[in-house]
Amino acid sequence: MFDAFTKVVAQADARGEFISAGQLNGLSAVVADSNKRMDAVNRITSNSSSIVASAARSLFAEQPSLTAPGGNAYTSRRMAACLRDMEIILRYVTYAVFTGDASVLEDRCLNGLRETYLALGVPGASVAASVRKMKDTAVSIVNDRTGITSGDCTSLVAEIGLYFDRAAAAVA
Ligand code: PEB
Repeated sequence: MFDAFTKVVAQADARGEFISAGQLNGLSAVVADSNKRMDAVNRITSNSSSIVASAARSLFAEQPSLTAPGGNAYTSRRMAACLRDMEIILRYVTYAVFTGDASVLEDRCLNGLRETYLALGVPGASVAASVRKMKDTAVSIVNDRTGITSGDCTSLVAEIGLYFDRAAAAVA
């Protein structure tokens, strides 16, 4: 598991090089944006239940076969497993946002997830759709301007979006 800093060190060490000016600039930007990053993690974390619930509601409205008899969210056991999976994925996305690196998300959540869903008969495309819905809500919550000092969050929000995209692509 890497963070933005250890990833740079690992890359430089693998090449036997000092940390480059470009790498230092990139890390300076991470430091400069760190309060925004923590705020974003805090906002997603403290709204995690509603992010999961609204994405699930919207997914089941769009794909009613999931909750119909024979569907992959039919019976409260499967419904619970589905909501739990969405929450796990969202939690790992917040870890990636926190560390500024996707490796924790990749290694501990996404690695092998597609195969798991294939084996379970859970439709990966539907999981991917739920991840994209969580992305939309999370991004709009992070971008909410009420009660905060206004600043440029474009690159942070783009980065956050990429973690969701990776998660969706890993299971689709
Ligand atoms: C991944 N999900 C399920 C299982 C596992 C995961 C390992 C099998 C064991 C169990 O049922 O608990 N676990 C999960 C995960 C990590 C992990 C992400 C990462 C670290 O350890 N059903 C739907 C939707 C979708 C869904 C499309 C969006 O209709 C999910 C939610 N996951 C779903 C369902 C099951 C499951 C299990 C329904 C139960 C499948 C079954 O037993 O029939």
